[in-house]
Amino acid sequence: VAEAKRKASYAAINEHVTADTKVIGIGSGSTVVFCVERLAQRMKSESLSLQACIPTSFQAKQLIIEAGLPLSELNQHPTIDVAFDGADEVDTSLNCIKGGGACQLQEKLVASCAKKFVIVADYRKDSTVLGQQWKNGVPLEVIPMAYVSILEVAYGTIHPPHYLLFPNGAPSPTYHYTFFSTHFQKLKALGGKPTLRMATRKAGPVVTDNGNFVIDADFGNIKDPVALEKDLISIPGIVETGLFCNMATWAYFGMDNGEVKTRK
Ligand code: DER
Repeated sequence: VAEAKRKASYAAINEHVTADTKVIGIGSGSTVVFCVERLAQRMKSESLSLQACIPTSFQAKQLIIEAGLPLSELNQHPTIDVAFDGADEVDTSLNCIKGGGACQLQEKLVASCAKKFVIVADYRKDSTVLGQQWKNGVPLEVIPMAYVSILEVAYGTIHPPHYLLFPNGAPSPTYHYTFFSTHFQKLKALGGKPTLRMATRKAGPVVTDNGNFVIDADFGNIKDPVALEKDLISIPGIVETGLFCNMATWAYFGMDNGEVKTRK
């Protein structure tokens, strides 16, 4: 799989970094490591006019520094020529699930500032519909204050006040209207058993580079990621979702037969 990631990354860098590329966005994860590797090689062997690499995480910042590439930040270069990043899954319309590494907030910001957003991945990420192969759910970056309310309302475990219930305890129509009407349409999408992402080498939840938590919400196959993304991002407390819709312009998949498959 590492060789597939390397081939996809090298192909993407070779095709999209030209002599006049000045500002490059560097994503996060294990595949983009090979983008940085290829970029460093080309910096040594060619006269590139690369001025700045914009990181999307502490990990990306370390990669840029260790490779001797010019580190900068988005506030100095709000317009990016091309951004390269991995993905957890890519559908046929180039919509992605990202956030497997809990870096989706800065990644989506950098990708949104790039004239071109190029995905590099191995063959396991190449899907027809999101949710087909990636079974860890859609990562949602939430502020710590909100994670219980988001989980509970999604589970519907918040008990309605007694005056909104029928004598037998069933919620009355007014219950749904008054209590859920504002959020219900938004939260029903979260029905898919959302879970708080817990750290493995640290006690407690994963904390993102922005000091937030991650809820992974499983929606099964996602036929309309654009609509789902709109539902999710409108929920108070969710600061970013791992659905990258209508953002990527190219995707490079390293295949297990050694070839590179592209989708645009
Ligand atoms: O966390 C992220 O968004 C990463 O980019 C992820 O989507 C891809 O990570 P990988 O290249 O290690 O598979």
